Amino acid sequence: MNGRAARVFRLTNETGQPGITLLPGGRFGVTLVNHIDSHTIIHWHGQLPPWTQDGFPWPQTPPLSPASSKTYDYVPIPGTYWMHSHQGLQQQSLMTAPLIVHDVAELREDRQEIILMLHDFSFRPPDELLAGLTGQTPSAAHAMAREVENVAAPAVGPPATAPSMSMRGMMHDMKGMGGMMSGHRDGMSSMDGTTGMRMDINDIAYDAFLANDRTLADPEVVRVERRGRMRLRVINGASSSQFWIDLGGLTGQVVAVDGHAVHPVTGSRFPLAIAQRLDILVDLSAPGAFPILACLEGSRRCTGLVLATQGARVTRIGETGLDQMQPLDNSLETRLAAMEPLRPREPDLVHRVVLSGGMKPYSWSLNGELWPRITPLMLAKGQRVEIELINHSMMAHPMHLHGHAFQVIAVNGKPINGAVRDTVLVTPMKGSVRIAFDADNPGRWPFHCHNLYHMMTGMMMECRYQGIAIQR
Ligand SMILES: [Cu+2]
Repeated sequence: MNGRAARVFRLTNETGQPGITLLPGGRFGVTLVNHIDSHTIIHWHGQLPPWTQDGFPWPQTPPLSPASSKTYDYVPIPGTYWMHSHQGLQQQSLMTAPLIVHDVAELREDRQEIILMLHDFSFRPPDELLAGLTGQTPSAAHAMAREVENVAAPAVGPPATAPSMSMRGMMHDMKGMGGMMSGHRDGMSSMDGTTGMRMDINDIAYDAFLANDRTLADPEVVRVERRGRMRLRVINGASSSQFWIDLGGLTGQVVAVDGHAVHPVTGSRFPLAIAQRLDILVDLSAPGAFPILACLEGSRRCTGLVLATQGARVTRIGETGLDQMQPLDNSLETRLAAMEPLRPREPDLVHRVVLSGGMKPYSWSLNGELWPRITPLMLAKGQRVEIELINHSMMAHPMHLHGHAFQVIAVNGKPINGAVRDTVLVTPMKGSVRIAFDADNPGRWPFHCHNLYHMMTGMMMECRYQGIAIQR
């Protein structure tokens, strides 16, 4: 990494390439083999398998021990997806990869496919990064992170007194509940352009930001045709960083978000929250070299790759851009409209979830509760479910629901017939988002903030179907 050795994980297929690409009509028939020296489990982010194949630990899909394997077999949905470890802090060590499922129409459009996978990177071990936020020792942070996803939520509601004090529980009780106000340790704060209020972003000071595992000091140069037609599949696989995708002098059309088609939105700069994906169509009209950048919100730091036609001169691009990027917002979200929206229907059930927490103590909650001591959101098969997410904290949270694609039906109180997707950003200081989905995939599904360090310190709950057996 920029001339210095680093030890990271990889998720590769049988040919040694990162991730998986499936052809139209194929099944997701995959054997996951664990070649590392600790437990792991991989989540097929955004896919809709039966819950026992989701790749979230708990007792039902236990992590794989070293040298063991597990076979998966389900019908995949087409689009730009990704996979990542759902075990401890392995995601921060790049245990992530693209998961691309082609469909017939896409292949027929005959476009060059270019994957741009983003990461944040630190030479410090992830345990140390978490410890830096929580004030624990790295070994205590490691123990906490290892435990988090392997503990199921209680059978019914949270107990009046905690049955066993977890590391996090003790820390939290000692320091008291975090309010809306927050201090700063590693992070930065920024002024929100529209409200002029201070907000928190970028909890961790990273050493580098990666595009397909490289920095702008030595970026990937993708050879393209003079009149090339491309589909960029941009995946934000970062653990704790959000980006503006900047096409520079090019104009593109967003045609899918989180794998699901939307009516095209034209532009040259688009926000991409943690875990989200963008499919962007780009057509070249002249030869040349065209940087495609991902610039960290609230900063000048960028990563990216370069599209270059034959013979084009590729000049060095600095890792620090000229413009300070705004914090991410929902300006794109409110312009999106699903190609295949939900059928209009009154909800059978409306849940309300309040997002809160702060930097001091470093702890993030949903409805005032910390995973795993949470009250599940109950639902029943066949219901139309709506969830109203309201953010009382000073930081934005990319919320991800497992096992379902939901439609965004309101942003900050304004109804929209928005995108169908699996991860949505809830902006800080009373920002709100309303989502709707049909309860058609019975199970016990995690619903969490996809900022790894927020999830690790409590920001996770469960959507639980009635009648699902509680296994221990
Ligand atoms: Cu969060």
